[in-house]
Amino acid sequence: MTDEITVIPGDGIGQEVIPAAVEVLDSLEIDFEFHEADAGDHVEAETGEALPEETYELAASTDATLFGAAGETAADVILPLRTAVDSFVNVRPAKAYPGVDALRPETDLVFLRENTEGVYSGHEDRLSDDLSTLTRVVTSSASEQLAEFACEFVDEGNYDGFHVAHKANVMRETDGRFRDTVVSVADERGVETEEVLMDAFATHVCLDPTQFDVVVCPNLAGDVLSDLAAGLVGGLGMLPSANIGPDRGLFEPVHGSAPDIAGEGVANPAATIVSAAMMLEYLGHDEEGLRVRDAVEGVLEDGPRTPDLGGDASTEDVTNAIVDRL
Ligand code: GGG
Repeated sequence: MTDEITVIPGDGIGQEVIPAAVEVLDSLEIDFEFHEADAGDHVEAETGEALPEETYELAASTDATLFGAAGETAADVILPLRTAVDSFVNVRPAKAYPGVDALRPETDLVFLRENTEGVYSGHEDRLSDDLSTLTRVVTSSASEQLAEFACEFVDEGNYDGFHVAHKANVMRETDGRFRDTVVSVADERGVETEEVLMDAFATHVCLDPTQFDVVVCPNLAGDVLSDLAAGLVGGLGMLPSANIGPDRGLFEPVHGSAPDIAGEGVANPAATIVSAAMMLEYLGHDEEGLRVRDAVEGVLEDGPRTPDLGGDASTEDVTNAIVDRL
């Protein structure tokens, strides 16, 4: 059966790392039909609209979407794309690979980030010259859906349980609801949980990341804490992600458009190529997903490496080396 994939490079280095991932996918003997689509700052500049309707419709109807990055239009692109695939969780592994000069080489953890609400709900207003407000939305239903996913995730991955990161001692109604709901679902399912205040987590994960395996977080906390963990494993070029919905998924590197290096051909494609491996596994191509992961791991260990990892190789050099190993 053909897998229908929407491909959206987006802005900045998205234009470099997405073609790299497509080259890797093309080298596998899988029947993909790629649908190229556009979104981002450059599309808004040309058309006045960052996310064209046809791009949204493709993401909402194909089996999976591979997305690069959005710059200033992130809120108009990434959030609707996550809605298009009805994604309730963003899976963000942070793992230090052998050979990569990581601050904490022992890091190997996965964030399960709530993906629909919190401060990302879009209820933001400028009420006067002096005052802006934001309404933070937390529902039991979204927290339950995330917790159900987390329970299955730890069962399938043979983890002992998961941490719940929150700030319920201050945001009693919102994070309190999030914490209580997630813990209660896990209790019913017989899955162990341990609570951690999100600010304390930021310190603990730097001091000893081995304390954590699976960390369930509210939306913004998941975004910030996973970027922090990227700093422990070699930088933002190392973190892949999978936005999972009931019927389809959106796969994107955690990093953004990186305008400082865009166009130079030196962006690290590892995060995007591992996101593509997560997509392969989501689509049931487990063996090919593992092959891609192994090839990335081998190249990270032996080189060539892009400048963010201390090397002088180009995106193309790294991509070719990964394809050669497949
Ligand atoms: N690769 C996706 C991207 O452009 N990330 C930058 C960003 O602003 N992300 C916000 C988010 O993940 O919520």
